[in-house]
Amino acid sequence: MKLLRRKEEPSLDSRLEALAEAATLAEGRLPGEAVAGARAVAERAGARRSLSVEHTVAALAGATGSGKSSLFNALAGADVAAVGVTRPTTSAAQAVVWDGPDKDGPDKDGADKDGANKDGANKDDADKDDGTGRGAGPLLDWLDVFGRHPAAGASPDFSGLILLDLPDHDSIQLAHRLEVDRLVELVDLLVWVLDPQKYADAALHERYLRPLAAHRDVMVVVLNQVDRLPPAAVDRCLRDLRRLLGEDGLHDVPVLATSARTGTGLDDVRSLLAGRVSDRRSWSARLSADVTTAADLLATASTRSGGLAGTAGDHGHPGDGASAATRDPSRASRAQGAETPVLEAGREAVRAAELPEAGAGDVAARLGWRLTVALEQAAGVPLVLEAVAKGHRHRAVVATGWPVTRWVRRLRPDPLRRLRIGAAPLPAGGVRGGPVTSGDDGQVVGRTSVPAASAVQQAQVDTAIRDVGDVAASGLPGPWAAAVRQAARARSRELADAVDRTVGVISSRATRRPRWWKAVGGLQWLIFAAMVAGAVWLGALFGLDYLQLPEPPVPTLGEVPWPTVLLVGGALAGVVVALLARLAAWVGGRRRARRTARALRAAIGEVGAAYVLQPVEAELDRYARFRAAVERARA
Ligand SMILES: Nc1nc2c(ncn2[C@@H]2O[C@H](COP(=O)(O)OP(=O)(O)OP(=O)(O)O)[C@@H](O)[C@H]2O)c(=O)[nH]1
Ligand SMILES: [Mg+2]
Repeated sequence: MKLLRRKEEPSLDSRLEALAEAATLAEGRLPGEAVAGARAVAERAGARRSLSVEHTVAALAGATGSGKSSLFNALAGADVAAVGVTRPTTSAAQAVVWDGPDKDGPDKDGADKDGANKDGANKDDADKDDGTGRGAGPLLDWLDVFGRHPAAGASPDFSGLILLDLPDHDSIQLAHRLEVDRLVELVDLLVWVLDPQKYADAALHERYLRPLAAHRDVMVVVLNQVDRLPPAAVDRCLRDLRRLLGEDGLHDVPVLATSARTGTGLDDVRSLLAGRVSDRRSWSARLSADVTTAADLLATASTRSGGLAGTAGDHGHPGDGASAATRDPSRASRAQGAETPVLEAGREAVRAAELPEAGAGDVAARLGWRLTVALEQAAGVPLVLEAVAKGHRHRAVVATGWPVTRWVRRLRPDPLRRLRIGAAPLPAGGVRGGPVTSGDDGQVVGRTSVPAASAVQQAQVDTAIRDVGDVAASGLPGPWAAAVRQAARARSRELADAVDRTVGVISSRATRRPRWWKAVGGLQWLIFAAMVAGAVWLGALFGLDYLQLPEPPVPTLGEVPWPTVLLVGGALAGVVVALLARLAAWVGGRRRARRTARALRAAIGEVGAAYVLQPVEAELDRYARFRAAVERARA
């Protein structure tokens, strides 16, 4: 027996674990009642298992007057429950307890018992006093059943049985119905006591029996008061009852015919109960059925079409995944399978939408590409790239221009810095309270001054984000499709700032000065010095001539005197070097803009992936894990 139990427990454990996991994963995605139901089952199971697993709690349930209390007394061997003619009679559940199997265990030795009796303060001990068995006390406390009676006379077959007499489920008293509903959820074994008049009562079948179809292993049906039927009618009645139970999904449930008055069939009830008590598996079978029901509920809630009330702002689209899945069942069923079909469906949708990127690559890459382009436009990347090229030229002229005129250039603003890119470190906290990021040279980068996205550009970003959500959600059942679309949008508010920061960081790299600027700048000063020397020299010669002093001999280059060569040659060389440097800077500026464009595309692509694709992938992964957990819980 123990072996059997050990073999089963891990399986129930892992199913309960899977149910709890499924509930956690479904949180915020599926209706609260299904999630709360699953949680409640997991908690209840934990509580039930921590109490006595050596006891079997069987409850007699049924309509008023069906004879529950009469049967209860007959099985207990004493008139413990009131049997009345006024209806309803039983108003609170009460229990008869047959001593548990650990009654003779080490805890129950004489000394212990005597001491406990003398104390009389402990509730368990009180239970011991009335002979209800040690493990039964806490279990009955948990069940909130306080009417407790020891069974009359020892009955080894029933050792460990706790039999409950419940009030009527169809009571005119709300308290009775609530008590029944509460205990029907908790007990290990349900014995439905029906009578020939009311066994077909729709309320019983619709409210209790049908919803408990998964609990058929822990259910027994007793047709009581058969003494009131002519013998020939008993079989007919039983056949009809079995048919009704079959319609409820309870084909294999044992059906017994009894008479509490004459004792007919009571032995059958006793031996059935004895069997269930001795194998001590009812509690785990009960929990197992609870897990199945809760997992089924989660699965049903999950496949229901339409979004979840909790995901406000999701309005869905005419062509969205949920409705597409509803329209095309084959597609929906594919989505129920592995994760790949979801992506496949996404690929189809992408192809249908004729996204510009036709090459290989998965859905995420292609949608990411489109999203990146939209984000680039919204972040003013074309403007930034123009500024990168112009800024490069501007700084090249300042560094390598003709010293005579380059100061004029200094007066003009740097096009990149005008966008606050590569500018002097910003005060901590950034500009306009925007977040601050460190550039790769340790420079602090705040929000740029690139103009905000236009309404059209913003709409393009929103569309790209929605497309990512729609494609990823296509083929998923309603609530999960809504969750995936929601995930795509979840961080869209932070997106603009993140992209802007990235633009600031990446394009600030374009302000670095090439080394040749310094060399050419130095050369320009040398040439300028030569020109100034030529001018001074000529000036000196002019002065001597003015003062009619003898002129020293002047060296010549060919026919031309050196001072003239220096002045005119220096001026010409300065201008020519400046022009050549400007040409090189023009080419360099274009190359720099191209390189920055590539770097920006990669970096903005990563921002899009982090803020849009990753949340979507995380949600898809959550759905896959949820499905796996539900399957494990249902197993
Ligand atoms: N003829 C006949 N009468 C029975 C039988 N079982 C119970 N009764 C009678 O039916 C009436 C109701 O019995 P109870 O045992 O109080 O029924 P109950 O299901 O406990 O009713 P509530 O406590 O009101 O829910 C009593 O008058 C019993 O004597 C039976 O097997 N045959
Ligand atoms: Mg009763």
